[in-house]
Amino acid sequence: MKQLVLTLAVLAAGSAPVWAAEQTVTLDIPGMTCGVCPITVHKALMAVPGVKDVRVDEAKKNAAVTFDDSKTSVQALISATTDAGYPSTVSH
Ligand SMILES: [Cu+2]
Repeated sequence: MKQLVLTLAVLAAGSAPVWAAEQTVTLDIPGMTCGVCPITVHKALMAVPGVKDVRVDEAKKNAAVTFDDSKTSVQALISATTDAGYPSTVSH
């Protein structure tokens, strides 16, 4: 196990600049209709491993999520809000 961890660490160090990066995605969350919703959404997103920062904009009904793309994905973030009762889509 230790050997595997070391091997992975070496691999990660070698290719980190290519694929392990902090990303920010904005998710449209039309289901946020009152002041409590952003709190629920914020909590759900912050609970996803790899998420560094969440900024929910209640007026625009979206959330800007900063995450480590080697630990989580946009799809996982969408699942997290959906599981909390707020289906979301990537904002364009
Ligand atoms: Cu609400």
